[in-house]
Amino acid sequence: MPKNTPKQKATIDKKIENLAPHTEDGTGQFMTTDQGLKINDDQNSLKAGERGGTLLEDFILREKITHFDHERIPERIVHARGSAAHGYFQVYESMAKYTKAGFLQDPSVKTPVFVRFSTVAGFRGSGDLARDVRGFAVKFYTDEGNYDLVGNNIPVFFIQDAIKFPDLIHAVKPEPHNEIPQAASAHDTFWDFVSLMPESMHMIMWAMSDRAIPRSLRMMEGFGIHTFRFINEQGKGCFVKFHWKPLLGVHSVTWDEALKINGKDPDFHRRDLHDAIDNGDYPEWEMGVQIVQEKDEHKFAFDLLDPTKLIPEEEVPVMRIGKMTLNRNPDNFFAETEQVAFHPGHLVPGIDFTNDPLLQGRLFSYTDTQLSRLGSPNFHEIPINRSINTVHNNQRDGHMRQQINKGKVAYNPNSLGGGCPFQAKMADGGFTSYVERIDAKKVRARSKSFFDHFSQARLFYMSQSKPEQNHIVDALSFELGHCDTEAIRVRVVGMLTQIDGGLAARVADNLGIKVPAKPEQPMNLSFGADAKPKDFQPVFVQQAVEKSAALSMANTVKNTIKTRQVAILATNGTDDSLMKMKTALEAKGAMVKVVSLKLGTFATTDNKQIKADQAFFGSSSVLFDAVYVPGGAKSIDALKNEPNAILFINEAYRHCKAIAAVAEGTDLLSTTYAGEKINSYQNDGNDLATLGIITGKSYKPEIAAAFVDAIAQHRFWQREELSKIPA
Ligand code: HDE
Repeated sequence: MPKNTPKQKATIDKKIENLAPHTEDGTGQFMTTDQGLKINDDQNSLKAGERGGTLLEDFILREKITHFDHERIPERIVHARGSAAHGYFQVYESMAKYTKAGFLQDPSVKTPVFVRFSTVAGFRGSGDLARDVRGFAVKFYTDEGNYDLVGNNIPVFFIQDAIKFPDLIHAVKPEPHNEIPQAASAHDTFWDFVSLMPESMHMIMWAMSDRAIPRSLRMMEGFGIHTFRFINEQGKGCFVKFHWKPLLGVHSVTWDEALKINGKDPDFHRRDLHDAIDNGDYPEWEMGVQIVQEKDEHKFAFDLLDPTKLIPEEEVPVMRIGKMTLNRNPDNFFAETEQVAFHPGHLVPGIDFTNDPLLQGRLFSYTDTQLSRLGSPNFHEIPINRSINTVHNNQRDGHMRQQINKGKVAYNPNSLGGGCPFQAKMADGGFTSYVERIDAKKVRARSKSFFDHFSQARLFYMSQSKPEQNHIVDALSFELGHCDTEAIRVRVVGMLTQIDGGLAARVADNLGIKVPAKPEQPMNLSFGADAKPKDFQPVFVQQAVEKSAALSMANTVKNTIKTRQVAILATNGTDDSLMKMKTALEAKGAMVKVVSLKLGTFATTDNKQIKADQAFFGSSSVLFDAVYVPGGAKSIDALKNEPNAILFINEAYRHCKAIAAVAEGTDLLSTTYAGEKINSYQNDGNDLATLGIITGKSYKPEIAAAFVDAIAQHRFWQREELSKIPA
């Protein structure tokens, strides 16, 4: 890590210092009760005789059991499953032109952050690879108080108005009569709701895309979704959309892989984040902003307040303004990751809301939910939630209050306390809400500027590469195939016709149904009882661009193999290319693991002892990004007799991963389904490297270089088109 200047160090240490008094370490200490009494016997309860009944007076037993009985708190109603890390954010240059937010002024200041990633629908113990939106919540501990940017990895949302959120979540959560399915949207109630809510279609395209099955939490984008405001020192406001761009690029796994990973390692994402930080491979994201001047508010083909719309980067480029680095794992999952409380209403001067009706509802929900989840209005005193700026106000008491407020004054105005604590002038950093003219009738209504539900869904679909489009078809077919009610499938396909006829036809074909001639009427059921359905029909507005390169993962960064997991398959009698390839890959930052028939060590042909990191019985190719098979006749003969080694290669092939083999290693490939395909391509005169297959008669540095290039490509989707293999 680059050395910190004293100023940088001082800022970044503030949260660590702030947490320090609340941490505990039992190393070298006596065990005590919660009252600090040293415990002499933690193995036996107090009894009337060795074989007698346990005595009620055993306060040590009672304290221990009582605490245990109350260990669980309610999990989050959404985003229950999460993983988090500490780090810091640093702006590249002052953003004073747009905002007075203190943490966006000085490039030498490192602002501490705590970031929690999550899935939305599953329970706290659900698998990491659910097809789902990922939460991306960042708490900035700024000198002006906590600022929370509570976003997702998808830049739009399912619904336009907060009042629909409980319906959306009730629809996607396990069905109430039998609590099935866990962490999955592939069921009737979700698609029933979606089929009646055309506004969800843009988000559905994203949620059915590979974005919903990320390779790693470190390899996904983040978005603030809503349009927010920046306000500068002069009081001038502008609109802003927030982005997080991962420096490792945006990458996903395949659906078949996701299903298998959930069984092989349900903690796959959590482990990946934890291990990367532990190894010093700190995940990094650049913060991006799209700025829109107030005068341009109405120049777009959509309403900036509509959270089902994004601003194409071609229309308003993303300015990269700073970098976030995650460099420390939490010490305690419950105390930090579970108890952290985010809220989009945690603001600092220089940033404010807009009237986005989804955002407005969120501003109520987050504090409300913390009251029942964390149990008291004092949740801000939990160490992970504490501001590094000191807190002074007249709020008092409540369950578990920790602050000891001095004096007899707890009101304002007061004279007895000298008027303290004072209100802060703007010049002293006092927060003021952005002054916005509102001259309106009180109505329960939806703006007509929100009625275009399909144009951006189409923009997203059209911007996808062919393999990405295929994956959307497959995802929709899988999901709708899990719905029991045919009418729901038909209605969703009707919606798809509004996005793209080809998409609708392919899904309909998979489902064995006809594309409905006309979408079922009415298209939109989300209007009040006295409204006229015809007044709520979706409209189509021509978007400024037909395609947007930024929306396709095909255009992401593919220039590094840092932290990619590579398996080397070998056992006794493997050749010396094992170590050569391992060294070459590790030099480029890959994480290499030797997978063998059993654990323990084995010898290479040049008599080196190699330790197996994993054995086939506890490993799987879905946990890796690439696979290498060194030569050595004895090793290859043994691997040929191990069905799991064959499966390993077939799966890596099917999941479009880079595969390399040299010398006898290529014979092992030949005995797989993958090998048959590989041989026939080669016989047809194709360059195998274009398919991510690197082979050679013997190991050479060029083979390693070609393998590195292939791993950096992440996936070779053209294999899906060329041939399918069972695996
Ligand atoms: Fe949330 N959301 N949300 N949400 N949300 C919660 O707050 C809610 C929405 C998001 O890691 C809850 O502390 C409403 C959009 C994240 O702790 C709850 C609406 C976006 C997290 C809540 C939305 C999000 C939450 C549950 C519609 C992306 C996890 C536990 C009006 C911009 C934060 C909690 C963490 C969590 C309400 C929609 C992101 C119930 C009412 C849009 C990342 O308060």
